[in-house]
Amino acid sequence: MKVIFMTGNHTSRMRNLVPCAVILATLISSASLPAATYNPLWIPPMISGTTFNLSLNQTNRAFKPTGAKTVTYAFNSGDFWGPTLVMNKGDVVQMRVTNNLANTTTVHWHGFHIPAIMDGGPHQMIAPGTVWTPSFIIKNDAATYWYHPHLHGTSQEQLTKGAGGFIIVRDAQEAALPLPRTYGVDDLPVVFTSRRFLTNAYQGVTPGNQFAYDHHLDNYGDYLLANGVTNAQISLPAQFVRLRLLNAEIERGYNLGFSDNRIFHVIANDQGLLNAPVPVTRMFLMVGERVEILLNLSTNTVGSSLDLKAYNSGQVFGFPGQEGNPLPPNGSSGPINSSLLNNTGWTYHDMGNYDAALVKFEAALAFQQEHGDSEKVRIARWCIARTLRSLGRLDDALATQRELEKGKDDGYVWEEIAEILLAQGEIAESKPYFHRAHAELSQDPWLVANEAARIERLRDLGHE
Ligand SMILES: [Cu+2]
Repeated sequence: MKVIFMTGNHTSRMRNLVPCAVILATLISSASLPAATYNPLWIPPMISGTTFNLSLNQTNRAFKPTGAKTVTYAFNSGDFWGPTLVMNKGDVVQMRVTNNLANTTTVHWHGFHIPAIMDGGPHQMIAPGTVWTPSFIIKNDAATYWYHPHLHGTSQEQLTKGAGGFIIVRDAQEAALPLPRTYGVDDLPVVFTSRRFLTNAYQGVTPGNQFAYDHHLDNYGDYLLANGVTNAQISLPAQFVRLRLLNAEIERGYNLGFSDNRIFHVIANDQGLLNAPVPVTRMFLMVGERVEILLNLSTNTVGSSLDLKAYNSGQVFGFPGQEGNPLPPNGSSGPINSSLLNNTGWTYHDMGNYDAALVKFEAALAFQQEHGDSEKVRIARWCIARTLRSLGRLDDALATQRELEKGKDDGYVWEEIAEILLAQGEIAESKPYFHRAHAELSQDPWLVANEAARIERLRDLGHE
């Protein structure tokens, strides 16, 4: 139980390898789920025509119920991401991009066939307070594209903060087809990203809750966002619905599908419409990639729900964002490049939805028991016990931690026993556990650097 890390400013979390079946966006035909479980999927505003004014601003958003707001970037009036630009093939469009940031940026039109000087790559820098005015003919076929900063060395940071947006190109061929195209109603853009949040202590960031964008640490965030929203849901009409899916991750790929394993149809990819719809039950979506899918909701009961999920467990070794593969070619347990089920448990936990967290952690335990790695089983049990403490089920939490205590010396277990005993009013009994937890956990440089307050608390409560 060595690797522990924070993404909240108050909750410790354990990272291990678990299967992934994560709700990215819940699609339902009528709002019927408990409001506390999900947040409304945000649909970016739409701009259409031939002249597009974009201004990139620094703003902020409260992604978490407690703590500081997160500093974000957004185009135009929002507080994360930007408007969807709708343009027609053959049009000459005039873009006006105003950089209201204190930093230089660029805006790259991802997927467009345009002259290099209009492309918004690292060379077309937009200095703070200036306006960039490229103009070009739309040569691309009808499909889904996107725009995002592409400045050398800061693309990840600026994209992580939220600078990006969809582009929808329409053309005559697409217009002639009986496809859903009422934006925001039956034709929805959905961008998948993930984020890690910094604590106050980490790298001296004040205030906390800020996005982390360290190149090596943050290729795989642990809060999953759909259109910038955690645990997103949307009510959809009981008919065919078109989803324009974009993977705007730094590195993670997705193996997307629906919770009832239904067939859906891929109708377009990065380059435009396919010759014919392709029926699938799962679909890989790699970084920067877009697909358009048709989802048939016409036979669903009004009020029923459906989850769009990433089924990343069991992918081949090296799949970016796979969950731990039990039998990769080299015989190891696979790289720790994600742990979505476990991390989603912690996301729920941080949001105060302990019941939902418990469901995720119990699923993680079942997976680990199946795959027989005793250390990972131990971590999974610890996560469950920690959640039981949050639920106020102190006796159950203590019983599990007491069992884990028999296994080996473990500061995290001692800390939990101490906290449970304290919560039960057993102050004298808790003291030696706080003392032992402090003695061990204060040896971990990461914890000392990143969770100073937690270590101090152990020291104070363990003091005779
Ligand atoms: Cu790009």
